[in-house]
Amino acid sequence: MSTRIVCISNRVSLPRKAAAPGGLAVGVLSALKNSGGLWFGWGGELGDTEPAGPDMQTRDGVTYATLKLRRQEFNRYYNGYSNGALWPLFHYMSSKFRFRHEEYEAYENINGQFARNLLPLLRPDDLLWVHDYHLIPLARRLRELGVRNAIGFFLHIPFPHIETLRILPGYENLIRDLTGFDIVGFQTTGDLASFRSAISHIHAVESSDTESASRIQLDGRDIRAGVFPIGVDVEAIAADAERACGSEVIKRMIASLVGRKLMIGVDRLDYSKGLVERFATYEQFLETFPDKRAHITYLQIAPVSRKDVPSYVDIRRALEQAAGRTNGRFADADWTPVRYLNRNYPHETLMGFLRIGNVGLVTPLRDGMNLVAKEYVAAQDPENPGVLILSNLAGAAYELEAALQVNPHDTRAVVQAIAQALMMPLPERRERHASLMTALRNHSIQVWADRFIAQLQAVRR
Ligand code: GDG
Repeated sequence: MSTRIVCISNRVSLPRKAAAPGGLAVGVLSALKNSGGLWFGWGGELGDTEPAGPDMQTRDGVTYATLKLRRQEFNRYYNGYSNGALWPLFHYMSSKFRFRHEEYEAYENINGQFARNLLPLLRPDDLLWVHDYHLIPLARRLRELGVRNAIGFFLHIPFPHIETLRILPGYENLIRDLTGFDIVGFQTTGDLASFRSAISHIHAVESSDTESASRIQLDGRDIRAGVFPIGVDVEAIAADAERACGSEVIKRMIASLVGRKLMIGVDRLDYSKGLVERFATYEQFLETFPDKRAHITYLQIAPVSRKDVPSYVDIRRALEQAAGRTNGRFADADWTPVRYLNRNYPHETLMGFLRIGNVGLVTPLRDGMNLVAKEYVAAQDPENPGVLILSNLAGAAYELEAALQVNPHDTRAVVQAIAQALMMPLPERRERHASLMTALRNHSIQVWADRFIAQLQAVRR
C-alpha cells in the first residue's frame, strides 16, 4: 500500500457542502485525490463545549476528519490572532495589525486541540502535510505528544522580511515553530529569502543549496526549506471554461454586454486584494479616457469573507460606496460601468466569466500566489485570448512574466495598462497567452503537490 498523505488545514471543505471559496482547498484536494488520504481540520461548526473527537466521513476515497471548535476560542484564534495579527503582518500591512495576548493563547490552544485529536488517527507511515499560518505551532505540539512522522508545512501567503516580522510580539517563537517541521515550503523565492532573513534570529545555521532551496541546522536537526509555487489544473479549467460558455448564465452575460468589452476581477473580499485601489483606478480610467466609456464594462465578483474581522467590515462599506459613486458619476440609461457582486458562483460558471473577460484585472497589494490570475489565463480561448493585468506584488508575478505587470499603487500606470489591454492587437495577445500557458504548465497544481510530497517522502527515508 502506498503511503497515506494526511493534510491538515484550519478548514476542511466537504465536497457536498457549498464551501467558502479559497485557494487552499483546491491544493489540498489535489494532493489527497490519489493517495486515499485523510484531511483533518475544523468542519465549520461552532459549539460551547470542547467536542469529544472528530467527526469522520469518507467520500471518493478521501477521509474527512472534522472538528467542532468552541465559539469564543475560535473567534480569538481565527478572527483574532490568525486574521487580525498574522494575516495583515504577513501581507506587509502593519497598519491593520493588532495583537492581543488572549488571542495568541487561543491560537496555541487550538493548535493543541488539533494535535490531540489528530494523534489517534495517525499511522506510523503517514506523511503529514500542514497548511498555512493558522497552524504554525502544530509540529511542535505533535512532537510533544511523541509523533515521529515526517511533517511538512506549506505557507500559502507571503512570508515577511524579518524587519516586518519583528513587529509581532513573540516572533522568535514563530520562527522556531516553523523550524519544528521537516520541510517548510513557500510560494516564491522572495518568501524563502525573507525566511532566510529570519533564521539567524533564532541562532540556526542556514546554508543555501540554490536560490529556491535551503538547509537549516538547529539543535542537531536538519530542516529543508524550499519554493513550491502553487498552480492550477490547466486542462480542467480550460475544459470547464469552454463548457460554461454554452450555459444560459454566460450567454445572458454576453448578451447584456451589447458588444462592450468586459473587464473582470474575481477576489475574496479582502483588503490585501487591492479592491479599493482598483475601484479608484477604474474611476480614473473612465475620467482619463472618455471615449472608452461606452466600450467597457467592469465586472467585479467579490464573495464576502471573514465578515467578523473589523477591517473586513470597513472594506466592504468602502467598496459599496466606491461602486455607487462611479456608477452615479458615469452610468447611462443603458450602461452600468461597474457591476459589483458580493456573491459566490459555482466554479464552472466562474471559469466561464473569466473566459469571456477581455481583460483580467488582478491587482492585489500583496498575495502569496493568486490563483485567479492563473485561472484567468487557463480559461482563455487560445485563438482569441484576453489580456491579464497583474500586480507585481502577487507571487504569481514571479512566473507570469508575459502579463502586463503593474504596481497596484501606481494609479496612472494601471490606467494606462487597461487602455493598452483594450487595444492590444490579436498577434500580441496570442503570443503573450502562449507564453503564460507555458508558465502555467511548468507549475501546475499536480506538479506542486507531487514535488512537495516527494520531498516529504525523502525526509522519511
Ligand atoms: C490563498 C492565498 C494563494 C473566488 N471566488 C469564487 C471562487 N473563488 C476561488 C478562485 C480561486 C480561489 O477562490 C481564490 O484563490 P486565490 O489564490 O486567488 O486567493 P486566496 O483565497 O487568498 O488564497 C493566495 C492561495 O491561497 C493558494 O495557495 O494563491 O495567495 O492568499 O481558486 O477561483 N470560487 C467559486 N466561487 C466564487 O465566487 N466557486
